[in-house]
Amino acid sequence: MGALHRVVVVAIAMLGLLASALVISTATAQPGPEAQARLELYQASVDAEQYLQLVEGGYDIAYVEETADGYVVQVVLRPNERNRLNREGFDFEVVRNADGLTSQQAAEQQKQRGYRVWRPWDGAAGLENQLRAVAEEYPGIAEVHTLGQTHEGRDILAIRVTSDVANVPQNERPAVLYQGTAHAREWISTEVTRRLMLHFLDGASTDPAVQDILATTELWFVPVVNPDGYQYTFDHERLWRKNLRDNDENGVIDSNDGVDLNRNFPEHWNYDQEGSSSQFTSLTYRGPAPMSEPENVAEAELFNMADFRFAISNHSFGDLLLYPQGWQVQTPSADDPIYVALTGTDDDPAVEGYDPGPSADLYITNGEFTDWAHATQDVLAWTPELSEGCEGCGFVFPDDPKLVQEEFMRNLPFALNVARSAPAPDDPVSHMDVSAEGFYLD
Ligand code: 0X9
Ligand code: ZN
Repeated sequence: MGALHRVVVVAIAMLGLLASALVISTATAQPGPEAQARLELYQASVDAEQYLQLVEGGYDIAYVEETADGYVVQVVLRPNERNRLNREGFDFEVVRNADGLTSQQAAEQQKQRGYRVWRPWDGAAGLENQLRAVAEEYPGIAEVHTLGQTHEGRDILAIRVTSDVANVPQNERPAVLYQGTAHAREWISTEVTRRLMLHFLDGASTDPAVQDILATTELWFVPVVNPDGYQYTFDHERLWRKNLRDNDENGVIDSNDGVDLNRNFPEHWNYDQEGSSSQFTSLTYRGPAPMSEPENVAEAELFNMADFRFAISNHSFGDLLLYPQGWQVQTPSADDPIYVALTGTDDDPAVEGYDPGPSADLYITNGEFTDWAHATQDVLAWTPELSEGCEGCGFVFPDDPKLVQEEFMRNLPFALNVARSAPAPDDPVSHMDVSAEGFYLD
């Protein structure tokens, strides 16, 4: 995490000098015809000043890594944005996988071949129907709840899993939330969440470790927080990130539209321009008001329905295991000992191969889910940034059952530790050798 941390420190140091000029130069972009063109994942080597320009400009930074002479960043852009940035001195090139395919090309190839793993939300074989079927397939341990409706009228579904579910009142047992696809294009996050749910449902009749958890603890799964955006990635734009709010109210969804749900929570919402934007076209647009989005209202409803102790909000990509706080660097919390015990350290991370640490060390955001859960709901929360599945694949994780299962299995021990820790969060259970003792702040 050290490298990522330094990126932010340098960026902050330059903030005072550069902020006003950069806001003016980046916040006035208007969408032309080209802005309707497809999003694509681009990569550039940048210096600290350029990095701050991207952060302050509300750009959708997917990945950042320190190098000997600056930083390598991967950013999702429309072609006109890429051209403009390159005219301003950047050197953005499209990211290609080992077969030489861009994200759009790899996505199209998956689609043409017929999906093996991925399923849209809508349709007879879609995820909505799959989730609704769970209560019938696993009577006694699973219930389906509708948390609310999206802008396009889709139901936002949550599955409650615990033993003797019908007879245990909500809010009685300690609870853990697992969710995916707040960002529409992060399909692997839905699949990892869904497979975890099936691990518990199938294991309830065979696996003593699962039985122990379900006897005392309630697990909630929201595999698709953003069903409108998710469906849109199947039908129109594979790299769509936001929900489908019609920002300009013209009756058409285009590059002017959508709110980044992970910038819309009432926790440091609109605190500054770093990592979130007030521009409709920005992929990190925070929305017209905190909690303006039905998907986030649904989340708040859910937090009233259960006694959550922990929440895991799966995202992709980056092989990171992030925990609050994300709105400002170097902001320790009294819960850091629990976070460290469950997240692990650089040498011994809770998810093999992942880089653990406070989320602001990646980049600063505001109005973000885990900060909100922690600060306002007293729920400790993580953002796993799952793998891209193959180098240069970005958000287009391979449609490969074996790789998807491996990614799920890699995250399973951490997910189980969190579930096992819910009854006594101050005394976390972990497969790692990191204790919560001795870390407490003054
Ligand atoms: O930017 C986000 O919302 C998350 N990354 S993603 O690439 N999936 O969009 C990271 C949120 C973690 N919080 C902070 N970095 N502050
Ligand atoms: Zn995300």
